[in-house]
Amino acid sequence: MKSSRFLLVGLIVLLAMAALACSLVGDDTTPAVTDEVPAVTEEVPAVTEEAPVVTEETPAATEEAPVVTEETPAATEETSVVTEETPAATEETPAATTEVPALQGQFLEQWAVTATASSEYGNPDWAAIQAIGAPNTQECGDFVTAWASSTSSSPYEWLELRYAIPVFPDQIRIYETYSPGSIIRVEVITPVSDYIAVWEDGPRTDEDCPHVLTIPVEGIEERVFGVRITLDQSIIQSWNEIDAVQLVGRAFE
Ligand SMILES: [Ca+2]
Repeated sequence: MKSSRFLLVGLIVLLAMAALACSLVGDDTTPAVTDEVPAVTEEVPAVTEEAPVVTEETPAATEEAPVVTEETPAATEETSVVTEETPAATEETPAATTEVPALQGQFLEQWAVTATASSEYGNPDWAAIQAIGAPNTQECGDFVTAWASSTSSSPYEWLELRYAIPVFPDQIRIYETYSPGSIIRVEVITPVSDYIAVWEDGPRTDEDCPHVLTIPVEGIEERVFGVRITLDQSIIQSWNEIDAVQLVGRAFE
């Protein structure tokens, strides 16, 4: 009986110790959970620290804005450059204005812009249009770059030329490049189609080739815009080919 009481006390003691042990374990577990909560709490401040980083970027964007502002003045400087060019164009205008009065009394040397003839040996070769523009027949000879009549011995042929600017005529220069000497008459043509003879002669058999027949013109008191050349090829019996015809004169009195 005494031993069973002893056993009972021992059992109680063991239970007490077990309860105490359980109490201790429970105490240890609770703080452990408490430790984890602060860990989460520490992470929150970490997020809070990131927020200021975003705030710092905002000022960075603000710093870029002034850069754009600096470019705007740069564009303004370019506008000034354009403004400087405008006076330069203004300086050119007076220069063109001074050229117009300079033409007064000045001789214009014009090449024909159109041409027709009594006949043509071919077209476009040897056609009347071969007398348009500046000379392009390099030497004496029967070349396609000069006008030639259809036959070589006709007593009557003519070549007419027109010019861009009517002038008071001063000189006519006829570039003959094959069998020169058959030109017997030269006339100037007014805008109302009056033909005024400025030179006449008989066929000349002793002309050099090539030859520039230079005819001075005097006493024409009105502007002319055309030249007519008449030929008699019956004496020389060959094509008097004409490469180009120049009209020299003044556009103003
Ligand atoms: Ca020609």
